[in-house]
Amino acid sequence: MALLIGTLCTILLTVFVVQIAKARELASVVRADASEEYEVNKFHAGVGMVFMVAFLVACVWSFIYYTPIILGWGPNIAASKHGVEVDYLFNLTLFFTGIVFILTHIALFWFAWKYRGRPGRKALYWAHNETLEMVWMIVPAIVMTFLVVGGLQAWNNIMTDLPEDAKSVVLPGIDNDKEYLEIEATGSQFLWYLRYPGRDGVIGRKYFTQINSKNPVGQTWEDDANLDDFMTNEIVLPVDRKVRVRVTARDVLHNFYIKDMRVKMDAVPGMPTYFIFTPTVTTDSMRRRLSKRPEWQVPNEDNPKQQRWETFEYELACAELCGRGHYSMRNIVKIVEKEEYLAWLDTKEGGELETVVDSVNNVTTYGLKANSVKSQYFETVYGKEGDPQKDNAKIANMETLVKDKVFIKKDLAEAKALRDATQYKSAAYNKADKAMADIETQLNITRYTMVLADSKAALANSNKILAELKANTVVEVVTPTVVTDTAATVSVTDSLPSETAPEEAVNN
Ligand SMILES: [Cu+2]
Repeated sequence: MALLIGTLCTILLTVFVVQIAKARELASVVRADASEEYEVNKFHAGVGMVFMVAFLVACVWSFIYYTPIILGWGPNIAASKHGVEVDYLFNLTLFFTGIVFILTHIALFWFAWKYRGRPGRKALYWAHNETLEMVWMIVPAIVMTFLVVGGLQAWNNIMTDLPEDAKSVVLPGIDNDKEYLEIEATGSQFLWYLRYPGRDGVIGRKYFTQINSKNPVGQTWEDDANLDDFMTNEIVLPVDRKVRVRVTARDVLHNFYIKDMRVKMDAVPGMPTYFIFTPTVTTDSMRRRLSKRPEWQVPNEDNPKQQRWETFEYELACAELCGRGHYSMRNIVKIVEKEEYLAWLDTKEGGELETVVDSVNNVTTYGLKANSVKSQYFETVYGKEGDPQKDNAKIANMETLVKDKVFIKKDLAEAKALRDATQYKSAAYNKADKAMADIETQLNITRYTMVLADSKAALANSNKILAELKANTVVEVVTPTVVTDTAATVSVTDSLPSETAPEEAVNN
């Protein structure tokens, strides 16, 4: 309401001033009085000067007011490696154009004031002035050269594709130019289809004729690389690892845009594009950074119990007006530590452990629950009519690989239980802690591998580490000083024997 009244008053005032000026002009013409015209000139030029001051003050004020949302300023520092370069270029451009903006506006109104029509002054006809022309061509040329060359260099740095021998893997090494994680984003009216390559690190082939309601991006199921690809609603990425996003579209132009990462690329139907970036700030770190800013220390609009900074998330948006539902093309992007990322991948791959108790022989065996392995293939095609992969040995392999991983996770849980039963930081505790770290190493091997032998070896190692730990723990119980380990000895006897037995014969 206040804004409306303010706008109306401004319009009325402008009309009022213009009408008075017109009336005075007409009066002076009627009276044929030149001095009246000079007075009008002076009034106009004066109003111009006042406007200039008010306008420039308003510009500076708005700049300060909007600092919290200007990219590259305040808390909005880039959260990716290349983003720093982009911010630098933006700020450099803003600096130079800012100077030119202020100087030209001062000159514009100042000249109107200084050279207004006055008695005895005649306009000077000035065809051209070489010095002046040289100055206003050479100075901008130099500045523009720096800006354009700097921009081109940054663009080339950012857009250089990965070397031919670089490989897409589940967890690329830090600062390793030969490894990256490739994911795929397919724009569609009005959502993003986000596809991960699964444990093989390779995104499977797709073809548009395969698209249907259960196969939204058209994966070709004959391609083995598609067996483990999965779709997700949120992008989860490990911090400090190189990511290549393959950007495509199914229908119209979209644009893959993650503001805080300074990532922006058109999604064009029929023409895959890409963007390579390395996130450098986890979601948690970003929240901590924002928590120091007053504008983020306010209750969240949707959930007033939480502060605004606590609910911050990076966001993938569509930055191309693609139709009516354009606004709904938003997905959360989570940047996490590698452990959290791997744990998230585990939940996406699925694989549930099943316990079978043979009460007659008093033996407990473990296996993988049927249909618990998840991926776009396993969830929509596997075992259905027309499954082109039904005779492919790799499917059984996939399930075994997942099973090995789940078994090692079980070992890890057992080692943890043993550790937690001991006194914190005691010798037994440290030993169990070390064993946990070793099992974790084996777990990571089975998380990435597609090679059955490697997976088997990792599982065997894990079993061995756990068995040794259990044996050692039993020894410690004998010594009278350690009282807390009695519980651990019990678990040794009931879970040791059958664990590796059931899956050995299946796929080797
Ligand atoms: Cu869109």
